[in-house]
Amino acid sequence: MKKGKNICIYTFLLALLISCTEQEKKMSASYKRFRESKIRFDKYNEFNTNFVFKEVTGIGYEEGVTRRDPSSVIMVDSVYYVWYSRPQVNTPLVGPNDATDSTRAFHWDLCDIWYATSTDGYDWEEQGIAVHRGPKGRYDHRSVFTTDILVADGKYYLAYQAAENLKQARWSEWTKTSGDFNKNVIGMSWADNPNGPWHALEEPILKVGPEIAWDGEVVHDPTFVVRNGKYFMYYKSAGRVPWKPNISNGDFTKEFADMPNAIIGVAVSEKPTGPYIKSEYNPVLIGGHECIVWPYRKGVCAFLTEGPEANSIQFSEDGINFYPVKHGLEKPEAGGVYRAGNFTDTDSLPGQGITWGLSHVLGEWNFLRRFECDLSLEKGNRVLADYDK
Ligand code: AAL
Repeated sequence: MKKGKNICIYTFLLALLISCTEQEKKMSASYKRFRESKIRFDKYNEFNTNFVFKEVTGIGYEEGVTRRDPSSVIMVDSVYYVWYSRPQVNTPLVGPNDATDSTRAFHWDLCDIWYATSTDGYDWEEQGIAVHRGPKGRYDHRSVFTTDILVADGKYYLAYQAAENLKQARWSEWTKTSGDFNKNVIGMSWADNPNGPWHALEEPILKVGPEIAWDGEVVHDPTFVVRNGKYFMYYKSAGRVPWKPNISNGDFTKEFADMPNAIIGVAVSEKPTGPYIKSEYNPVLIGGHECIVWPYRKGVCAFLTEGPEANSIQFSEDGINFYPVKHGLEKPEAGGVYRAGNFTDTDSLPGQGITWGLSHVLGEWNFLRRFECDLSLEKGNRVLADYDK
């Protein structure tokens, strides 16, 4: 009798297993992807937002002046601060082969880092140069540009791209991986006060990797998240990977897999000024360009503007392993977000999320504008509370 009952149970379980497997087989690729992905449907997705753009004064459009690649925005004593690239000369762009000591190859050539302040985030007052290009012979002589701010241990740190020399080449010989300078590094200056004076470190804090490495040509767009007393500096490189793809369909014949124009890695340090050790997991984001990162909950969010996952928000628990949590957003180009509260201090966790920032608009004269979104932790908690009902 008992044996019969067992047989019945086994048969039932077997039937259940078969029917589950059958069901599995009948899932379409799209449905399967949806089930496996971590993206919740909009109403219950705490990362669901729109980016809305607004003009600003003081650092907005101005004929004859280029301002671009804004840093994160911080608040000190009720005043907002932002830093950005601004070329000292406003000559037309002539390309790398024809540029001289006083004519620009690109918008980001012959730049200094300028800063502006505001009490409402809309009307800005340009304050002047924060970080000057360095003396002849130093790593930052040709241009300092594309900066981000880190506040730690009661001090202010600006990290930025720095270049000693232009790489002379014709426009027609330019390739996406070649880099604009010979070769650029990431430099850093520190100050006791956001208004300066700024002191440049004698040596760069990050250099390109070996020739064959994914970051062998350039290191760009530094931006920070502080986790448990460690400084995570995300940076972009030109997008190639040092392994031969094992793909048999014949699509890939090159030594280097074709990658998006920009991919992101991270380097971690115990101190703001370094040494920054590049993660063995690099690259950590396939795509990006001027990647925006911000601490969120106990992890890190990133917004990617390029690559196969362009215009997506990505989330990572550990700052290394990211997955998309929202696709298809309009992009704040080269955005720097307002880092509210404990955002840039020695530990920015749990991250409070973001609600606005500044991004740039390209054209003959580049300029800054404001973007707004709703990615605050407060809103996230509200959405998830609804979801749990
Ligand atoms: C930007 C950034 C870096 C590049 C150039 C200026 O969008 O990726 O800064 O070098 O373009």
